[in-house]
Amino acid sequence: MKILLVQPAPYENGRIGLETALWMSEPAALTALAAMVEGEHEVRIVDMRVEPADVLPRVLAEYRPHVLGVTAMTTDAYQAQAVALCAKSILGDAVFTILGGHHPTLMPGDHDQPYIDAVCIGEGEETFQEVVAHLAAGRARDEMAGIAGLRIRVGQEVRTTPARSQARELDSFPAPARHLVAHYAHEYFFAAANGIASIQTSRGCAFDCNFCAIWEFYERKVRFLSARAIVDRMEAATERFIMFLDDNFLTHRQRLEELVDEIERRGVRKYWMIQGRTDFIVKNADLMQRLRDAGLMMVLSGYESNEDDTLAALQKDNSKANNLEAAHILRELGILSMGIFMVHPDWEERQFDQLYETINQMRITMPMVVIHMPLPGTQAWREHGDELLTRDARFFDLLHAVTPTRLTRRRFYEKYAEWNGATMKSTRGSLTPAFLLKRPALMLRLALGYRKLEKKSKKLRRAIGDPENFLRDEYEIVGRDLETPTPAELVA
Ligand code: B12
Ligand code: SF4
Repeated sequence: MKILLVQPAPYENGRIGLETALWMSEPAALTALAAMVEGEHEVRIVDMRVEPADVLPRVLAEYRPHVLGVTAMTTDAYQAQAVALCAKSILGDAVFTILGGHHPTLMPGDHDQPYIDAVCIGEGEETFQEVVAHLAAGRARDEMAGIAGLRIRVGQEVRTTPARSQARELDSFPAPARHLVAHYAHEYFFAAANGIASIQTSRGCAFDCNFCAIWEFYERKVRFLSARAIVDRMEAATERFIMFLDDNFLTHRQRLEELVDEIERRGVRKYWMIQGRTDFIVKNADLMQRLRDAGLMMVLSGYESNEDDTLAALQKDNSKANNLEAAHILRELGILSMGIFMVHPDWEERQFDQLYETINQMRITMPMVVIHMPLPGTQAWREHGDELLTRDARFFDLLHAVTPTRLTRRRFYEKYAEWNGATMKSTRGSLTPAFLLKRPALMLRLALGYRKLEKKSKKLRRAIGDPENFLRDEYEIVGRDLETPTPAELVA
């Protein structure tokens, strides 16, 4: 069987978003799925974020896949559907279309379309393998009820099969088929680190922040890849930079000690980046030093807020003091920091200014400010879903206010759009000569990618620094100013 796996582009071709300026990683979901079926079937991966739009119909017409798999997070949902529609338009029922990923899992009903044959709910490896085996055996499409983890279309009806358990040890999955995206390798980057490999070393998170669906997506379980398997994958990657995709890499002290031991024992010399919590950094400063010596170059943390009350309301189970201290520890160790903070739709002007001031005090290398929103599948979504001004998936990019703002929408976006300029002091305060000299070889390597980053960042800054862009999105996407009630809302 011929299988085509597609990573859709962000919702508008050429739109400036995170992935075009700050971080674009390889489609790790697709390489993980490909590894499960590659031995017996022919698999190709197309990454539409880096391909011209006409590649998709061309590949579909030439390759004529029997199975089309598309991955999607919420912001990609419509583009993922468009990919499936394109395949059905060209190949008709000769192709079986299946969607998977965070949005299809959390909102499976959003994809009940005649051109989508199935939705994979949750972890995809085994489900996808079984679907492909079923089709390869020539069995009927409407007899997939025995395959767990699916939402399938049977005639006019949609059925959900029993849930797929997420119990399988991560080491028992084959290593992702990264060679299928090797021709795109130079396209994947994080900031000035060009040519990054992405490796997932754990799934799940033990915390339960109410704005995040990770702990629910992974059924409140956390599973880890062994140190040996992680280092096997680090060694196999030809890239010098590695991004570990785990939502919370810093969870388990013993696992990290084992990892450092393994990296040292095998003499692997790579620079790697992680996402991790500030409380762990503060409690384990000694271990952070060992991680740095083993190649850790950047930690991305959800700092979220400059106030303890807000952290508590978000169920973050962390404190402002930890955030301040962690930023300090990382700076002292010569580890770059990226911090995500949220502004809230109900904020007054002074709260924006206070946040920007705190970020500058923290001296984080790359601060990033997003807008708090109830993302699909989160506790916040369940509790505040009725406050949503729109359910248009394209707005769930953390860059738009999907709930009412206290300030006028114009003033809200004006204050929000200030963040990048207002927090420059933080970056400058972090990248001091003393800091840069702590790791001269790394900084020299990053300097090589700096020119490209500057170019990309300029474009991003132009887009996110102009409040008109946010307001225009609201008009263009939903056809009206979100603040003005529709006639139906007025009647209600
Ligand atoms: C890397 C990453 C990115 C990359 C791009 C990801 C990519 N596809 O290449 C970048 C940096 C660009 C990015 C951007 C954003 N991201 Co992001 N990102 C991630 C991260 C950290 C890893 C993704 C990954 O590769 N995972 C590894 C693979 C193996 O796991 P997986 O994708 O879940 O795939 C498995 C299953 O879902 C399933 N599956 C997936 N696809 C398919 C397809 C088929 C056919 C089948 C059968 C199964 C299947 O099988 C796979 C194997 O088990 C995730 C967190 C996470 N845990 O995944 C967040 C995450 C996906 N991002 C998230 C968000 C919110 C964003 C942003 C909106 C916001 C932001 N400021 O970061 C932007 C939006 C960008 C845009 N397009 O507008 C949320 C999405 C929530 C949601 N409701 O969709 C996540 C879950 C983080 C979180 N804490 O909630 N992101
Ligand atoms: S925000 Fe981070 S710490 Fe909180 S649940 Fe999500 S992944 Fe875990």
